[in-house]
Amino acid sequence: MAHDVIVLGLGGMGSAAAHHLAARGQRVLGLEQFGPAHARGSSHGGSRIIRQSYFEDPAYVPLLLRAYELWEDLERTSGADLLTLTGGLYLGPAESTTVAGSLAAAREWGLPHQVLDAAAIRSRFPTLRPRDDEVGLYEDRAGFVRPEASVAAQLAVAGRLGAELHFEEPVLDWSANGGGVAVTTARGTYTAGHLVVSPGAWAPRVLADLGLPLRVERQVQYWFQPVGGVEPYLPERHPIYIWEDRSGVQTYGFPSIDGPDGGVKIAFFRKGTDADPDTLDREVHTEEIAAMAERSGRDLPTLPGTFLRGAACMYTTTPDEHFVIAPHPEHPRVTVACGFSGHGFKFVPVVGEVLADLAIDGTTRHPIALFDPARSFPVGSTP
Ligand code: PYC
Repeated sequence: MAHDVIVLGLGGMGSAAAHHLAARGQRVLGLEQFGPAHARGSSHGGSRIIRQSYFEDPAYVPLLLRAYELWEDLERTSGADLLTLTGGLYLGPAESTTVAGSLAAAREWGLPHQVLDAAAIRSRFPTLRPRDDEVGLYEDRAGFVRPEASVAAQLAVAGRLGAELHFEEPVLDWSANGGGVAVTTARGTYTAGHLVVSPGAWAPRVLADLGLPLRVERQVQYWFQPVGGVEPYLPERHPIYIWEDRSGVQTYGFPSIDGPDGGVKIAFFRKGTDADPDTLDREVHTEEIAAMAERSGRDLPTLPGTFLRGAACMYTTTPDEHFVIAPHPEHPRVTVACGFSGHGFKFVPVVGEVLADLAIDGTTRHPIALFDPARSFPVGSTP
């Protein structure tokens, strides 16, 4: 066999796997249906949040702490600017998942944080206007990572380490047996000792045999130019934020990172519509822009300002919004990674490390029990 491991899908997670496998001396073949660092899946739009006080579950924190180390390693190895710390604020009613969950994670792991009332938030961050009954948890070690640059950096480093990377080569089929794996594309059939499957929004098709209750969602990212310009939104003044309202709807936003006329990016978190990755509606519609404008105008005094542009992307969501990362239950020579549920990108390098562990050793020191595909999903979940 010419390769030790084939990686199917070279988006955020697959490019990280290719990098970590190649760094550990594996002969890697990476297969991607589109071009390098493309904008057709879930890893585009210029920025993704990175944070530590993790309201989704404190069990993510050790993985996050390792991810920060690996982001810094990747910046050093690739020479690319990938991670920017701006501070992060998680706002809402004190009892909301966003605030109470962040506080629980911060306390459990002893993460530095401050709880601020609405008046303190308004005075420290004049771009934000919480209501009197809203509070926020602030942490310094939050910010954003750059998804396209990160994927490009991982591919470049993997290539430098000897990985063979094929683009514009969709996979038609894969199979595994006790002796190895075979992957067929329009150009041929490749064999290897192990297969890592990281297909992003194509998981329901590529991993149909797992019968997972995955939902592919269309999500829109919006850029608005604030009234009076972006100066107050520069990264040293305006933190990344996630903001939950009384009805449980979350929005999130970033500092200005695209220059004086580039606006600021904001979005709804988990308010997507069902989508098929091959026919995703990439147009951003007037009523969607209006809904985002209305919500941002409530929360930020100089937004919505002027709408600049929008971009559709996809989440692949599990019913409990936890990832799926594990050896394939039927095929020990296959490792699967999917269902990142809209909050996976910050974990990219540590997921790469975990996937390399599983492919090479069959096990990992990292805590991934939460991501078991055989866990019981909430009642009513259907594939
Ligand atoms: O990945 O932390 C995240 C996130 C928050 C809102 C959207 N994505």
